[in-house]
This record gives sequence, C-alpha cells and structure tokens, in this order.
Amino acid sequence: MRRFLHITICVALLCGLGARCVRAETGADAWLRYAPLDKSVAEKFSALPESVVVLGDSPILNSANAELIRGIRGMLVRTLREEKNLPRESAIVLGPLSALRADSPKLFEQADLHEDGFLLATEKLHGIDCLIVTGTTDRGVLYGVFALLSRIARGESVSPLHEKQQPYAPIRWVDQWDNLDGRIERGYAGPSIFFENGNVRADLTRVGEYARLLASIGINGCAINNVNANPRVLEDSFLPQLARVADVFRPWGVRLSISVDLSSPKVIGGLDTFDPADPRVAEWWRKKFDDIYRQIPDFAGVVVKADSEGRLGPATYGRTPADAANVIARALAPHHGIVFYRAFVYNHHLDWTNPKNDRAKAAYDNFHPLDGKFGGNVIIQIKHGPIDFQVREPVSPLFSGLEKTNEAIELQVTQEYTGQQRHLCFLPPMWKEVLDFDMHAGERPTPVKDIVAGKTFHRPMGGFVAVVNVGMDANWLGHPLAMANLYGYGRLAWNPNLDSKTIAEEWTRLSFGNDPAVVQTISGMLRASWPIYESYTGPLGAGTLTDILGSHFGPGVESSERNGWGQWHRADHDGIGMDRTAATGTGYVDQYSAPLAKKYESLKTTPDELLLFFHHVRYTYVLHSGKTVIQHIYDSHYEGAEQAANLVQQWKSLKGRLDEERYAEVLNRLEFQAGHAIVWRDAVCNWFLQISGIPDKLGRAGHYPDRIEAEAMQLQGYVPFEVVPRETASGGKAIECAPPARECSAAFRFDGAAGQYEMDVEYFDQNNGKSKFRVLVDERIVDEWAADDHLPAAKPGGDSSTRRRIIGLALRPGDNIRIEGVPDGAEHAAVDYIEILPSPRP
Ligand code: GCW
Repeated sequence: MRRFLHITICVALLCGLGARCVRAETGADAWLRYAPLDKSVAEKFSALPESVVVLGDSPILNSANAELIRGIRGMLVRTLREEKNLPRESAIVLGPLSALRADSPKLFEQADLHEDGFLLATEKLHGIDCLIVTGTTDRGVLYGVFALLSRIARGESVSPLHEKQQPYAPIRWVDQWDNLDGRIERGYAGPSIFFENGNVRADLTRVGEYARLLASIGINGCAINNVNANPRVLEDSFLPQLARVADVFRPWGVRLSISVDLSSPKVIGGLDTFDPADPRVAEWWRKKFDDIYRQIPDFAGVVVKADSEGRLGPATYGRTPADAANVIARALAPHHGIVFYRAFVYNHHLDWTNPKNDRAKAAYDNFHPLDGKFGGNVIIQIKHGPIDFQVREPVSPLFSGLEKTNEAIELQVTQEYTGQQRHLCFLPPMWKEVLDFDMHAGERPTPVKDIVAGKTFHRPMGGFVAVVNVGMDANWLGHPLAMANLYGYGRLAWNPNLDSKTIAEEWTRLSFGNDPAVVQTISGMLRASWPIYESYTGPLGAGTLTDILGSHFGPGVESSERNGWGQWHRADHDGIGMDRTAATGTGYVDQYSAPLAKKYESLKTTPDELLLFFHHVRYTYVLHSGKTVIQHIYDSHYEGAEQAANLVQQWKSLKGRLDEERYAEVLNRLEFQAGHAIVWRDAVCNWFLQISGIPDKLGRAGHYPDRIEAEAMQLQGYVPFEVVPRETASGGKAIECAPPARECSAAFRFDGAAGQYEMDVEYFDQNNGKSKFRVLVDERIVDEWAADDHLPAAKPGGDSSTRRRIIGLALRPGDNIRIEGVPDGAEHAAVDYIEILPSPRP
C-alpha cells in the first residue's frame, strides 16, 4: 500500500509540474483507472468534503466506502477521513435511504427511487453541507458512488449536485461461456477467470475484480459457465465451489447464476429420465435448489439451453420448452430464483434443398405458441437477431411475439462474428438500432427496449443479458479498445436512451483521460468501426460471410451453403439473398407485426442494408443507393479496407498522448486488422467476381498490379500448393516449405524505378508452429520476424493470412529480393504474395 501511495504521489507531482502524464498501463483497471487529474481539473473539486460517513454496515456498503476512498485518493491525491457519525464539518454521506429517514425526512419522502436506483444530492444535514449518496438498496448506494467517481474522472462538477438515476429494467446480467476445464467457448482473451482443470480456481482475485467492474456499470447478475453446460456444476461436491464464487461476487452486488443441462436429473441424478413431466424429475430439481440455497442464499437462478445444437431438451420426451422451464422455475420459486430459458432453439440439420426452410423462423415458431404458458419467474432470453450475432440482422420478431411472457434481450460483447477482438468493432451503435427499433406491437411506439424492460406488456420482470467472455488476459478482452463494448453494454442496460456518442466519449475519458485530441480521436474511431467492419465482411444483410463451420473469424463465403446450419445466403451465378417473403419465399416476414411485414415484403421498402436478408435478387439489381448489388459488394469491400487502414493512421496521431503499452498493443491490433481487411476484401470480391462473371467497374477486383505471387517467384525448397477455399489466397495458391525441407527461399528481381518503397509480405501464421521469416534485398537483411501469433487456424487460409509491412525500403531496378522461411512444427512458413508500393503510398 505504501508503495502504491508513493507511486501515486510521484505521478501526481510530475503531472503537477507539467510533465506529460502518462503512466504504465496494462488495461486491467479498465474504466476504473482513477488516474491523477490534471491540476486545473482537480481544482474543480477543491470544495469536496474531507470526510466520509457510512450509515450502515454491509459488505456492499463497505465496498462503496472503500471505492470512494480509493477513487478520490487516485484522482485527487487526497485521503478521505472515515467518520463513524455525522461530523461537524461537511462530509460525503453514504447510506440507504432508510438510514437517512431521521436525518433528512424531506429527502426520504421525495427521493422516489426504485430498486437499485440512486440519488446524489448536495443537502444540509443538521445544518451542515453534505454530499449524499443514497439508494433504496445498498446496491444503489454502490452504484451512486461509481457514478460520483465517474463524474470526477471526467472532470464534471459535483457541487452542487442533484442527480437521480433509475435503471431501465431489473435484469442487467452478463453470461460467460466458460467451461470447467478453463477454456472459454468463443472467448478471445485467455482462459477462464472462474475455472481451471475441472474446478473453480483456487485464487479468485480476478473474479473479485471482474465483479467490481460489473458493479461499476450497474450489472447485477452473472452466469459463470457455458450454456453448453457440463452437468457436473450441479453435483453435490461442486456446490461449495460455486458458493466461493458467490462470496466473491456478493460485496459488489452481483448475484451468481449458472447454466444447467436439462438432462442433469438423469446424468448426475441417477434417475432413468429427465422428462420434465415426471414427478421424480420435479422432485430432483426441488431438492437440488434447496441444497444450493442452503449454501448460497442469494443465488440468482439458472440459464437453460436446450434442444439446440446438440443439447438435450424437452423434445426428447415430446414436451415443450414451457414444460421444461416451468419444472425448474417451480423449484426455484420458493427461493425467488429465476430461469432464463434461451429462445435459441433450432434444428441445425435443416434440409438446405428445400427453399421454404428457414432457420430465422425457429425462435418464433417454437416460442410464440407458448406465450402465456411460462411461469412468472421464467424469462425467455432472445438473441437480438433471428440468426446468430451476425454483423447485420433484422431485429428478432419474437420480441413482439410474446405478450404474456417475460423477456430479456441477449447481446454479445465477445466479438464472435465481429472480428474476435482482433478487429475493432464498437457494438453500441448496433445495439442502439436494435433497442430503439419499433416493433409496431401496439397503438403507441413499442421499441424493443421497452418490450424487454417489461414496460410495453406490463411484465414484472425482464431486461438485458450480454455474453461477455472476459479471460485471464490482463486487459480482460484482448483488444484494449474492446472493453468499450462491455462498458457500453452496461450503460445501455442501465439506460438504453443514452446515445452511442455519449457512451464512446465517457468510456474514452475514463479509460484514456480527458485530453480532447484523445477523446475525439478514439471515440470517433469507435463509432466508425462497426460500419467499417460490416463493409468488408457482410454486405447488404447477407450475414457475416465468414467460415461458419469453423472459427467464425476469416472469410469463408461458401461455408454457409449446402449444409443444415441454415445460415444460407443462397448466392449462385445469377444472384444472392434469402427470399423470406410471404409471397414467394419462406414466409418469415409474417412473423412481424403487419406494418413491418409489409415493409420487408416489398423490395422497394426494404432498406438496402437488409436487402439480402429478405430477398433474393440478381447481381444487377439496383439498390436505393443507385448502385447494382455486385458493384456495391466491390465498392464496400474496397472502401472498408481503406477505412481500416485509416484507423491505423488515426491511432498514430495519438502517439505520445497515451501510455506506450496500450498505444503499442492497439497499434499492433489495428495493423493486423488493416491487413486482414485486405484478406477479406480480396476473398469476397474474388468469390463474387468468379461466380457472377461481372467485372468490377473500377477494375480493382481480380487485378493486383503491384503484387508478386509467391508461386511465381524463383523457389528453392518452397513448393506451390492450392489453398482451400481458393479465394482465401491470392490467385488461389501459396508456397510452403514442407518437410523434409528445413529452410526454403523464394526470390524475384525488382524491376520498378529507383525510389523509396513499402513492402507487404502476406504470409500464413498458424497456431501450430512458429515459423521464422527473413527478407533480404541484395543479401542485405531488411526485416526478420517469427510467425508467433495465436490466430484461430491450424492451416493456411483466411484465418491465418497475415501481413507484414516493411517500411522505408530503398530499391533500385534489378535488386534481388529474397524471402527465406524456416518452418516449425506443422506450420510450413507459407507465403502468399509480396506487394510493393511507393512510399509514401499513393
Ligand atoms: O453463436 C453460437 C456459437 C456457439 C454458442 C451458440 C449459443 C455456446 O457459435 O458457440 O454456444 O451460439 O448461443 O448457444
């Protein structure tokens, strides 16, 4: 602690003396850095009271108190005095409303707060100026402290203060898809913070830190294990381990939940059935939850994925999701627990040859007929779109299809289909579109946010869930800027009326400080990033054109076709898109209310960005934008890749204004993204060029005048091979240095004019070896590196294709350029091509 204080004071002094305030950062502090404020900003808070009084005693109030002291000490380099009773001098007073009743009856009467809401108020208590932080619950007080500290960090005045905030909905949860062995399904930032080798981790420090982060954005529940649940979590011997996690969550007001497997009564319970209608099964669940609540009195409930992607469910016994949800709900009800039953129920063996089949219809078809049949403590958890977290989807029609059932929207912070934290993709703008979308389910506007919050159909419960998947990486999500998505999710779950600009700026200020250039640049980059990612990965609502059978990361245009998964875009020689109209298609549009069905039924009124989700059109079809579909595909991919490259430039403008660590880490990821955007661009453009036979009007697709294909170089040891699918390598081919070769080379003569150049080497970085590369110009080494990244790929292709940029190269005609590769393990130092462009780039 002393050391910590010492460092803080030194940093503060340096900052005060005008030195540039940059300190080493790992990202672990996320938006709770509490970095010392610049002197001019700190002065705004000189009138802040010197002491703090806590009215009451509970783990959550203790957290609130400790957090306040920590935050003020970090930002203002002042240590608040802790008083037991109201002092004679001005103070910050923390406590639930009930504790203020006697001292401030007026405040008590007028506060009008619901559960978890808070009030920050400058008031006189017994004639003394106080800054009061209060709520109906202790949790509200904690949220109030975080809000107060956030204001200070962003340099917003706090005196006088009268700010009341209420959460939009009671359910503000996160799910983690962590497996008990420590791996995380669709996690991109290291192993689980919860589990290791089949057990809850011995050291739960990170869990406590995570709970603190969650609390700071108003999250009040967390399901810690994968929805593809291991039945072992319910074994008697496992429950004490769960209790340890609940203990760590509790001081932060985060309630523990787990995902359960419906077949548990049979698999671990020793019954010969898990039929929800069997009384023995009901009894098993009842006993199980009684046991759990004995050990975890504030246990929140369970999440269920059933009859989906191979998970067992009520369909085994001809029962419905309502039967299954209710048997668990009845067992939880006496303890006030909740069941989140996921609407992600679909058949992944659909007959793709039948043009009427449509996976998008599944959630509504399965759940709409059951409306009103679910218990009062059941919430149907609905993914925001009808397919699966694609870069663009329409809003799920099920939101308006359940009027007598509690609902929660499921969003995804982990960027499964949106670049896996290798690409920058700030999702709040997408979520805002969904939350604000009017379902036309009544006389007055019925936006999704109101439906899920229970306001539209007067449901007692409902709200927001996001799959987050933080891991052991110090910065939680891998990409330092990806935490803006977790922050944004929390802020929107608390108040979906916030706009993305406010959220982006808040997050940037809290995470990187208040330098206007930093705030403007980073928040601008964040807000531009989803459209950029969309433009090179998923045109016009066709879905993310990724390898849907594997990693969900790189391009794989055809992987969605001719299989039962139902993520079809139906591209053929003539056209592309799923006909989901009522007139000629699958009839999906009829799941929406009449005005929306009408809108999507017609080509004229379907917005361009969703065209291919609803309609099958020819490549020559002219969009509202005036472009043909095929030209849009070419243009958007080229524009998107250019904008991705531009993100790198924007970031570079911040050099020296941020800590070196995060600066370098983000730069590294943005440079990867810029290269990978070109892989995407070329794969998608070439695939469509080939299948449609229609050239790019601007002559770009399929023509690469500055490229030297590796297979066309003079090879020693290297051997050409075909890359599958072919569009994921330039010209469909690359070269590899396969055993028994131990070192190979590929060379060519430079025949351009003398001058300064930049050279891009496109190579394949797999996760099953660490090849080494060297580039030589006339025997002079100009660059060398190891292919040691951890991309989701064990073979050359769109997932592993990586770009190395060599800058400041002086070249003369006749120069001999040679690339040498040393393979390692199953990674054969494969190379796709080299591209040489004048520097600076035209
Ligand atoms: O998006 C898909 C993922 C699966 C996931 C599933 C789900 C946990 O690819 O990994 O399983 O959705 O949401 O259940």
